[in-house]
Amino acid sequence: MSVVGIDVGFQNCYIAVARSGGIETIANEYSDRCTPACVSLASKNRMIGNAAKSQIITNFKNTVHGFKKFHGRAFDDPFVQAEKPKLPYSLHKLANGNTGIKVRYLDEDKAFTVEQITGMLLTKLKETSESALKKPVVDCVISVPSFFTDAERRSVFDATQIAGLNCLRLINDTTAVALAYGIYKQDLPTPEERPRNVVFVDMGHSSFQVSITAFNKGKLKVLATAFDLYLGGRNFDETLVDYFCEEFKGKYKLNVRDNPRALLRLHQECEKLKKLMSANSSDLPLNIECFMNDIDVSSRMNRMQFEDMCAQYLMRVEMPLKAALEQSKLSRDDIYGVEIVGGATRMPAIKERIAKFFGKDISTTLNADEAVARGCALQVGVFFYLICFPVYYTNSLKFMICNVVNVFSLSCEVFSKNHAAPFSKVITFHKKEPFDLEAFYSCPQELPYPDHRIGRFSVHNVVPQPDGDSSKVKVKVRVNVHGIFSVSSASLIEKQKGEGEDMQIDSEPLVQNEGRAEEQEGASGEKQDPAAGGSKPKVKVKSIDLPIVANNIRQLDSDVLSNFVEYERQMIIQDKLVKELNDAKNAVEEYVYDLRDKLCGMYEKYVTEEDSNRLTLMLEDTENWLYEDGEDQPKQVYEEKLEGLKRLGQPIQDRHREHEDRPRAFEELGKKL
Ligand code: ATP
Ligand code: K
Ligand code: MG
Repeated sequence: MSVVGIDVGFQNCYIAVARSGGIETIANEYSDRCTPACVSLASKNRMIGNAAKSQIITNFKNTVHGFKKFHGRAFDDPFVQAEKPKLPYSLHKLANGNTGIKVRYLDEDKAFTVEQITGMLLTKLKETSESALKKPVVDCVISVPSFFTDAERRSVFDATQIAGLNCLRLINDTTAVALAYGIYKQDLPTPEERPRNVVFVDMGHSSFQVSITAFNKGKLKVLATAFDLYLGGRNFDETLVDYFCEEFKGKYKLNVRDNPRALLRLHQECEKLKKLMSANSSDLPLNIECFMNDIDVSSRMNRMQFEDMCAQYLMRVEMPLKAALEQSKLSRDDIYGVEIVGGATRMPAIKERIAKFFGKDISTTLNADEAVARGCALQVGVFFYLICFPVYYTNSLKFMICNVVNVFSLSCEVFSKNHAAPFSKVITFHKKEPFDLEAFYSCPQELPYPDHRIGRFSVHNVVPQPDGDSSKVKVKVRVNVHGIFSVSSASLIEKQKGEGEDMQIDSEPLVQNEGRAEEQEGASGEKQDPAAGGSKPKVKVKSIDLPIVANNIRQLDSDVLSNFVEYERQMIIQDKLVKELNDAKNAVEEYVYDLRDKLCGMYEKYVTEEDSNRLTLMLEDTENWLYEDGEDQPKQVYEEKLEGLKRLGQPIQDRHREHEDRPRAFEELGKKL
């Protein structure tokens, strides 16, 4: 079974897979490697990706895009509240306080969770992978921004489950990019040499991420991660939109903001204009026909003017670069290269600022759009490569162990910033009764999130020692491969001193244990202190597993999740039925056009004029029927209609074929004779 790597972008998604020839990016049914992060709900079905993007204007209230940052966020979150008025679709406060997305689907009002919407998108990406690879796809590696918190990661993880995917790993965008870079570099320093320090800069549609990674052969260490959560390509689009809205107000007396369709069109045109300005510094036109109230609008813009307008955003480029450099404790001279990815780094003004800050030319070794997806595919592909290409890929084997990096440090320095994951730590407490642990991020000021709490974990069944003393409680905390935090186990260490009759109290057999208590996962057991024995009083240590109850974790309840899984399955079936119906209807239409063409062309000689006229009339009737009574019929009706037409068309086609085949048959016969 293949494992795919998926970059779920705010605007654009990419899929890559490790195959025998290397890493490949998968194209969708439009031969497009990019699938827009867009979902459109309609009265009979859903459209996802490219098909949904074409509905952005026509079905604006029910076409959802720009939802990635709603993961793990409450409806009252300041970010959600700030986005709300800008969205063409409605947001809704769900019963649990989370952000719901309100649309009309199957002629009913529905509030979907962001996990469901991302689940829909992932369903599409799964289907695209399956049709490209011609086999089922379940296992995947998915990228998330390095700054995604526990709640956001849990939410994305739930979305993968809704789509029926098995997410092997959530990996940070910046880690994926570093992998994509490192795997092909054959000239990395050996482990004994000084590492090669590379800066990776990714500016997408919604955010800006920077990381500094040290490479040696087969080893990768993330030295620093920094970001601007809210700086991305869309800020530049919005600047243009604001400008033209103002201009059209004066010039054409149009209130564009009152008209969602016009506003969305302006958005699309401004994004196109922005891209054109990246390649062209001259004056460029903006023309939109029938923009609003039947008015055509036009204007002009050039790169210099645009950059002036965007000064406030361009200014922000430097901050994360500086923060990353400081965090890495490197000087500019220690930097080997600066690699850029992400669509928005194509803007010359952004490139210039990055180059200027590091005093270096920037390199574009990586495919700016596909690097993240390719890195995701690599994360699982390394092992595969080792088998297929032992020589070429051996160097990169150790990339497997540098996984998720935690960009926020957890409280009491349990996990430091940029610590690789998975990682566990055991903390010892001395307690006489059950207690709660609160996990939170220790630097709230750098958190993308108003709430720095991760969750509360209650450790139950804690009792004092028989002599009334506090018990030693060992708690294991863990950040798993996805960068998700948990208190994975807790155990109470019961010390039993004594000799002679004391020993009798404990009649259970002693279990010799090689590991230390903190390394023992799951099972409870007894162990004997290795130092004990001989004539000294024996000290036995008994470790008792304690139940842990997690509270306030922002993740879907398991029964809610399974309902969503089931609902997604139903929607997939519904979409399939609608597709089959449409296919049946299209088949009738195609047959009508095809036969009509041929009747006055290649079939002309094989049909009497009378029959031809009758058939032509019938085809015309069918065509009219398709637009009237036949617009909305069950699949079977279209199938019967097609059969009826074929009954008349087939004999003509047969006569034609027979005639075509005859000379060939004679030829064959001639050869035999
Ligand atoms: P994010 O990483 O924030 O989740 P994403 O991965 O979907 O978003 P990308 O696909 O990397 O984002 O980049 C999309 C952005 O890049 C858009 O704002 C788009 O307009 C911009 N972009 C693409 N090409 C160009 C170009 N030639 N000039 C300027 N901007 C561009
Ligand atoms: K992307
Ligand atoms: Mg991206």
